[in-house]
Amino acid sequence: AQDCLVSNITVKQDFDRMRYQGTWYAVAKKDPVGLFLLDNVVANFKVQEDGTMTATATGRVIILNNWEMCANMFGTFEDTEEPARFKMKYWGAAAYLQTGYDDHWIIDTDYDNYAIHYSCRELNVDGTCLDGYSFIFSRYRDGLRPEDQRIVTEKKQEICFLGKYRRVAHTGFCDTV
Ligand code: DAO
Repeated sequence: AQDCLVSNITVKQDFDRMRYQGTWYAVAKKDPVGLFLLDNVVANFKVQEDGTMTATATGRVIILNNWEMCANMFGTFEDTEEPARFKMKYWGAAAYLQTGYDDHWIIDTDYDNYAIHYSCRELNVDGTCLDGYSFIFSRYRDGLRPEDQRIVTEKKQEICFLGKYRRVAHTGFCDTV
Protein backbone atom coordinates (compact mmCIF):
# COMPACT_ATOMS: atom_id res chain seq x y z
CA ALA A 1 0.00 0.00 0.00
CA GLN A 2 2.66 2.50 -1.04
CA ASP A 3 -0.18 4.85 -1.99
CA CYS A 4 -0.98 4.98 1.73
CA LEU A 5 -4.65 4.20 1.16
CA VAL A 6 -5.95 2.49 4.29
CA SER A 7 -8.13 0.27 2.10
CA ASN A 8 -5.00 -1.10 0.40
CA ILE A 9 -3.21 -2.09 3.60
CA THR A 10 -2.69 -5.82 3.75
CA VAL A 11 -2.73 -7.87 6.94
CA LYS A 12 -1.35 -11.18 8.14
CA GLN A 13 -2.68 -14.01 6.01
CA ASP A 14 -4.41 -16.89 7.80
CA PHE A 15 -4.01 -15.16 11.15
CA ASP A 16 -3.99 -17.77 13.91
CA ARG A 17 -5.44 -16.29 17.10
CA MET A 18 -4.46 -19.33 19.12
CA ARG A 19 -0.77 -18.81 18.41
CA TYR A 20 -1.12 -15.07 19.05
CA GLN A 21 -2.18 -15.65 22.66
CA GLY A 22 -0.05 -14.67 25.61
CA THR A 23 2.12 -11.74 26.50
CA TRP A 24 3.31 -9.06 24.08
CA TYR A 25 5.51 -6.13 25.09
CA ALA A 26 5.03 -2.91 23.17
CA VAL A 27 8.51 -1.83 22.12
CA ALA A 28 7.50 1.04 19.83
CA LYS A 29 4.35 3.05 19.28
CA LYS A 30 2.96 5.51 16.79
CA ASP A 31 0.58 7.65 18.81
CA PRO A 32 -2.90 8.76 17.85
CA VAL A 33 -4.24 12.25 18.46
CA GLY A 34 -4.76 12.52 22.21
CA LEU A 35 -2.42 9.73 23.13
CA PHE A 36 -3.26 7.58 26.10
CA LEU A 37 -0.83 4.73 26.80
CA LEU A 38 2.61 6.24 27.33
CA ASP A 39 5.03 3.42 28.14
CA ASN A 40 5.40 0.18 30.05
CA VAL A 41 2.68 -1.16 27.76
CA VAL A 42 2.14 -4.90 28.03
CA ALA A 43 -0.78 -6.72 26.41
CA ASN A 44 -1.97 -10.22 27.07
CA PHE A 45 -4.20 -11.88 24.48
CA LYS A 46 -6.47 -14.80 25.16
CA VAL A 47 -8.92 -16.86 23.15
CA GLN A 48 -12.02 -17.67 25.18
CA GLU A 49 -13.82 -21.01 25.07
CA ASP A 50 -16.32 -19.67 22.54
CA GLY A 51 -13.45 -18.58 20.28
CA THR A 52 -13.65 -14.87 21.03
CA MET A 53 -10.31 -13.09 21.28
CA THR A 54 -9.91 -10.87 24.32
CA ALA A 55 -7.03 -8.91 25.80
CA THR A 56 -5.92 -7.21 28.94
CA ALA A 57 -3.33 -4.49 28.81
CA THR A 58 -1.48 -2.29 31.23
CA GLY A 59 0.46 0.85 30.62
CA ARG A 60 1.53 4.07 32.21
CA VAL A 61 -0.92 6.89 31.60
CA ILE A 62 -1.37 10.46 32.76
CA ILE A 63 -4.96 11.29 33.49
CA LEU A 64 -6.78 14.46 34.39
CA ASN A 65 -4.51 16.81 36.26
CA ASN A 66 -1.14 15.21 35.67
CA TRP A 67 -1.98 12.15 37.70
CA GLU A 68 0.36 9.34 36.72
CA MET A 69 -0.85 5.79 37.08
CA CYS A 70 -0.95 2.34 35.57
CA ALA A 71 -4.07 1.80 33.53
CA ASN A 72 -5.59 -1.64 33.54
CA MET A 73 -7.44 -2.01 30.27
CA PHE A 74 -9.68 -4.67 28.76
CA GLY A 75 -10.52 -5.38 25.16
CA THR A 76 -12.85 -7.70 23.31
CA PHE A 77 -12.44 -8.31 19.62
CA GLU A 78 -15.19 -8.65 17.08
CA ASP A 79 -14.40 -10.80 14.08
CA THR A 80 -14.68 -9.60 10.51
CA GLU A 81 -14.48 -11.50 7.21
CA GLU A 82 -10.70 -11.37 7.42
CA PRO A 83 -9.04 -13.22 10.30
CA ALA A 84 -6.43 -10.52 11.05
CA ARG A 85 -8.88 -7.60 10.98
CA PHE A 86 -10.83 -7.06 14.18
CA LYS A 87 -12.94 -4.37 15.74
CA MET A 88 -11.79 -3.80 19.29
CA LYS A 89 -14.09 -2.61 22.04
CA TYR A 90 -11.98 -1.40 24.95
CA TRP A 91 -12.48 0.05 28.39
CA GLY A 92 -10.59 0.62 31.61
CA ALA A 93 -10.82 -0.93 35.04
CA ALA A 94 -11.65 2.55 36.32
CA ALA A 95 -14.33 4.82 34.88
CA TYR A 96 -11.93 7.72 34.25
CA LEU A 97 -9.87 5.68 31.80
CA GLN A 98 -10.48 5.70 28.04
CA THR A 99 -13.13 3.63 26.35
CA GLY A 100 -13.41 3.16 22.65
CA TYR A 101 -14.16 1.13 19.58
CA ASP A 102 -11.24 0.90 17.17
CA ASP A 103 -10.07 -1.13 14.24
CA HIS A 104 -7.41 -3.59 15.37
CA TRP A 105 -5.45 -5.09 12.54
CA ILE A 106 -2.53 -7.48 12.81
CA ILE A 107 -0.34 -6.43 9.89
CA ASP A 108 2.23 -9.14 10.44
CA THR A 109 3.49 -11.49 13.11
CA ASP A 110 5.59 -14.61 13.41
CA TYR A 111 3.78 -15.37 16.70
CA ASP A 112 7.02 -16.15 18.54
CA ASN A 113 8.93 -12.86 18.29
CA TYR A 114 7.28 -9.83 16.72
CA ALA A 115 3.89 -8.40 15.82
CA ILE A 116 2.87 -5.22 14.03
CA HIS A 117 -0.51 -3.79 14.99
CA TYR A 118 -2.37 -1.03 13.13
CA SER A 119 -5.45 1.04 13.78
CA CYS A 120 -6.72 3.98 11.80
CA ARG A 121 -9.37 5.97 13.64
CA GLU A 122 -10.13 8.58 11.06
CA LEU A 123 -9.62 8.79 7.30
CA ASN A 124 -8.73 11.75 5.17
CA VAL A 125 -11.07 12.41 2.24
CA ASP A 126 -8.45 10.85 -0.05
CA GLY A 127 -8.58 7.56 1.87
CA THR A 128 -5.25 7.95 3.68
CA CYS A 129 -5.13 7.84 7.46
CA LEU A 130 -5.72 11.13 9.31
CA ASP A 131 -5.56 9.75 12.85
CA GLY A 132 -4.19 6.35 13.67
CA TYR A 133 -1.94 4.44 15.99
CA SER A 134 0.24 1.38 15.87
CA PHE A 135 2.09 -0.83 18.28
CA ILE A 136 5.20 -2.84 17.53
CA PHE A 137 5.06 -5.80 19.88
CA SER A 138 7.80 -8.17 20.95
CA ARG A 139 7.62 -11.37 22.91
CA TYR A 140 10.67 -10.03 24.74
CA ARG A 141 10.65 -7.00 26.96
CA ASP A 142 14.13 -5.92 25.77
CA GLY A 143 13.01 -5.38 22.23
CA LEU A 144 13.09 -7.00 18.83
CA ARG A 145 15.69 -9.45 17.69
CA PRO A 146 17.98 -7.92 15.04
CA GLU A 147 16.66 -10.36 12.46
CA ASP A 148 13.09 -9.07 12.93
CA GLN A 149 13.98 -5.43 12.56
CA ARG A 150 14.22 -5.45 8.77
CA ILE A 151 10.74 -6.86 8.32
CA VAL A 152 9.29 -4.48 10.92
CA THR A 153 10.84 -1.48 9.18
CA GLU A 154 9.42 -2.69 5.87
CA LYS A 155 5.94 -3.02 7.36
CA LYS A 156 6.13 0.41 9.04
CA GLN A 157 6.73 1.79 5.57
CA GLU A 158 3.84 -0.18 4.05
CA ILE A 159 1.42 1.26 6.59
CA CYS A 160 2.89 4.74 6.01
CA PHE A 161 3.94 5.23 9.62
CA LEU A 162 7.69 4.97 9.06
CA GLY A 163 9.47 7.63 11.11
CA LYS A 164 6.43 8.24 13.30
CA TYR A 165 7.21 5.75 16.03
CA ARG A 166 8.78 6.34 19.40
CA ARG A 167 10.38 3.80 21.66
CA VAL A 168 8.23 2.41 24.46
CA ALA A 169 10.26 2.06 27.63
CA HIS A 170 9.84 -0.76 30.12
CA THR A 171 11.00 0.53 33.46
CA GLY A 172 8.96 -1.74 35.70
CA PHE A 173 6.49 1.05 36.52
CA CYS A 174 3.49 -1.22 35.94
CA ASP A 175 4.98 -4.46 37.22
CA THR A 176 2.82 -5.88 39.91
CA VAL A 177 3.70 -9.35 41.29
O1 DAO B 1 -2.65 4.64 23.57
O2 DAO B 1 -3.28 6.38 22.57
C1 DAO B 1 -3.41 5.19 22.77
C2 DAO B 1 -4.44 4.41 22.03
C3 DAO B 1 -4.59 3.03 22.53
C4 DAO B 1 -5.96 2.73 23.05
C5 DAO B 1 -6.21 1.28 23.29
C6 DAO B 1 -5.94 0.85 24.68
C7 DAO B 1 -6.68 -0.38 25.13
C8 DAO B 1 -6.13 -1.66 24.67
C9 DAO B 1 -6.81 -2.88 25.17
C10 DAO B 1 -6.10 -4.13 24.85
C11 DAO B 1 -5.56 -4.32 23.47
C12 DAO B 1 -4.15 -4.42 23.23
